[in-house]
Amino acid sequence: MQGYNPGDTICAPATAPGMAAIAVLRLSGPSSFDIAGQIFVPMHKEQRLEGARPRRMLYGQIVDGELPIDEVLLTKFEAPRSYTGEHMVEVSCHGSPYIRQQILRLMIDRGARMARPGEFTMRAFLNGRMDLSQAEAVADLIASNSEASRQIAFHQMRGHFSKRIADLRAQLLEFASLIELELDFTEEDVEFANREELSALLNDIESEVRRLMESFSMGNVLKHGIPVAIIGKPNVGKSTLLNALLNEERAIVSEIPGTTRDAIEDSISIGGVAFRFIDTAGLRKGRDAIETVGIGRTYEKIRQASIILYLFDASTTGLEEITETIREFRERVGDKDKRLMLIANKIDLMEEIPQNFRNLVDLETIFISAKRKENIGLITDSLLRSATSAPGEKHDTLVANTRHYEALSAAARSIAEVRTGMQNRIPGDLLAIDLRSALHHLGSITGEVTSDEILGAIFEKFCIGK
Ligand SMILES: Nc1nc2c(ncn2[C@@H]2O[C@H](COP(=O)(O)OP(=O)(O)OP(=O)(O)O)[C@@H](O)[C@H]2O)c(=O)[nH]1
Ligand SMILES: [Mg+2]
Repeated sequence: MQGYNPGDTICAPATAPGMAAIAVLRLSGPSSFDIAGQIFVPMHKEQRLEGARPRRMLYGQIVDGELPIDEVLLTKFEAPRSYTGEHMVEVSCHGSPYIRQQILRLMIDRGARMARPGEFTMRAFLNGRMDLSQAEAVADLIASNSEASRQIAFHQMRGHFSKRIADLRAQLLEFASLIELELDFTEEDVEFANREELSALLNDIESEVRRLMESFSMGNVLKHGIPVAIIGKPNVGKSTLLNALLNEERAIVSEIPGTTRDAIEDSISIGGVAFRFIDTAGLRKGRDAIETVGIGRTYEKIRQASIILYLFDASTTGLEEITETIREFRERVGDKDKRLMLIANKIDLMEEIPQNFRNLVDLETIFISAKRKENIGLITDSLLRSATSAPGEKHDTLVANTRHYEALSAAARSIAEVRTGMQNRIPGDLLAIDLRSALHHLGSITGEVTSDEILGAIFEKFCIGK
C-alpha cells in the first residue's frame, strides 16, 4: 500500500460508472475548497464557496475558464466533520460519463489526484473517524444484497462489534496489569491477583471469544447466503431447477445425462433472506475422469450445504429406489443438522401424482415441474420457513469477516496458553507475554495495532470513490 500522504487532495466519482440522472464527484484533502473555488461559480453571488456554511448545498456552474460545463449542486464539509475527517467537497452533476470526466479533469488540472480504491475510507480510518472493522463494514454494506447481510454490515458499521472487542480488550488489560503489578514485587512473592478470580475472569473472556468464533459460520451463511445443494441422478432436471429458482438461464440444460460436470453456484434473495443455490454433477459412477472429479465435488458441496434438495424424476422413479436412496444418503452424510428435502420433478409427464409418494417417508416431498416452472414457489416457501430463525437484532455481533475470525482464533490460542501457564504456575512474566499477544490479536480487528500491509489488503478491495 502506498502510504497516507495527508498533503494530497484526492478526487473520484462516488457513483457507479455509466450514464445516470446524476453523478456525485468527491474531493478530499487540504486543497479541496481551493480547487472547487476555481471551477465553481455560484448562481447567486452571495452563495460563494468561500464563507459558505458547511453541509449546505450551493447551486451553480462548473466552469473551465470562461466555458460553462454543467449546472451542479455543491456541498462543502469542513474538517474534521466530514466522512474522511478532512476538508471535503461533493459535487452532484449530470450523470454523463463525459461531463464527469471533464469535471474530474478540471479538478486534477488544479492540483487534485485520482483517489485509489478505498482511499476515502482509509483516510476516514487513519483520521480516527471510524475503526478498522467499521471501515470494513462500509464495504460490506455497499456489497450487501439481502436483509441479513445488510443488518450484519450495518451493525458492524455502527460499532457494535468494535464495542464487544473493546470490552474484551479492557478485561484482558485489567488482567494483564494485575499480573504485571506482581512482577514489580517478585522479591516479596506476593500475589495481588487472586488466582481463582483471575481464572474465572479468563474463563469469561475465553467463552466470549469462542462464542464470537462460533457465530462465524452463521455470520458467513447470512452474508453469503444459506447454502442449498441440488443433488440427484443425472438428467433428473437439477440444472433446470437451478435456472427456475434463479429465474435466469445460469446452467446448461440438455437431455444428455452428465451435462453438469462442475458445481455451479449463484445467490438470490428470497423474502429478504439470501440463499446460495448449488447445482451439482449428477450422482452415478463416473464415466470418465472429469465426471468422477465432478461427483467427488458434489459430495464436498453436500457437506458444505445446510439444506439438500434431493431431486428425482417422478415419472420414472419407483418408491423402493427412493427409500433406498434416502437411507444411503443418510448413512453417507449422516449429519443431523442438514435438512433433506425430496423434490419430485417432471410431474408434467405424469397422468396423476401417485398417492404413495405423498406420504412416502418421514420427509417433506414437493412435486414440481422444473421445466414448466410449476410449484417452484412451494420450494421457496419451504426454504423460507426453515430460515425464519435466521437473522435478527439478537445477532448484532455476528462475525462475518474471515480476517476477524482469524484474529479471534489467534487470540483464543494465546488465551489458552495463559490458562495452561496458570495451571502450571509459570512465572508471571511469561504469562504477560501471552496476554500481550492476545491483546495484540484483538486489537488488530479494530485496527488499534495494524500494518501497511493489512491496510493495503483491506482497502484495495473497495471501489474507487469510497
Ligand atoms: N418434461 C420435463 N422435462 C424436464 C423437466 N425438468 C427438466 N427436464 C428435461 O430433462 C433433461 C435434463 O435436464 P437437466 O436440467 O440438464 O438435468 P440435470 O439433472 O442437470 O442433468 P445432469 O447435469 O446431466 O446431471 C432436459 O432435457 C430437460 O429439458 C420437467 O419438469 N419436465
Ligand atoms: Mg445439470
